[in-house]
Amino acid sequence: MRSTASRTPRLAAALGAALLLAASAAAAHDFTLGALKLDHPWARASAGPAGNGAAFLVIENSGEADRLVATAGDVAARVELHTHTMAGDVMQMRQVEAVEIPAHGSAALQPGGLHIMLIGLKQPLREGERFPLTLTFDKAGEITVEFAIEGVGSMGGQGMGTGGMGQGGMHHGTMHHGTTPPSN
Ligand SMILES: [Cu+2]
Repeated sequence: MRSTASRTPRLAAALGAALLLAASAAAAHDFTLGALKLDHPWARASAGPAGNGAAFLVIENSGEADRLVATAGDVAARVELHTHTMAGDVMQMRQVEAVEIPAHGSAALQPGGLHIMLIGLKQPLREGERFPLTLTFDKAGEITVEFAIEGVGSMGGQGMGTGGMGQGGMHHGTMHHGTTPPSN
């Protein structure tokens, strides 16, 4: 107890740093369940009113093979495991029973592939907020993790699509809408 006085400022500084880290937001967060590491669970913000949404994460497995068999949460009327498949030229989504997580491997739920489908969101997903989903694995059991809501165009904060190009990159102003002469 004798060094309390000298410790307090350092503790405060450490807390401040921790808060800053937490505030830098989309920064990766992860959860551990047995041999599984659930890396950076996230979802895209809703572009408009609540409708459907999709949630993503990467599951790394340092043990024997496992399967993600169920997802649940209050955020939407239904929470399903989906994948994208090509039917001819058309990309379609369909429900899958489980996501296989190979032994000493990983499974990625990411835009364009496997995802957790949020059907009938109770309210729009807002960037910067979080919501919980419960994931159930065959062997590792069940865990509830927080999904971070990122920008509408985000690819998951792992390098792509998170730079400064989002808003300013389109230059709509240079398209001169309405100046094309009628062709007839
Ligand atoms: Cu889907």
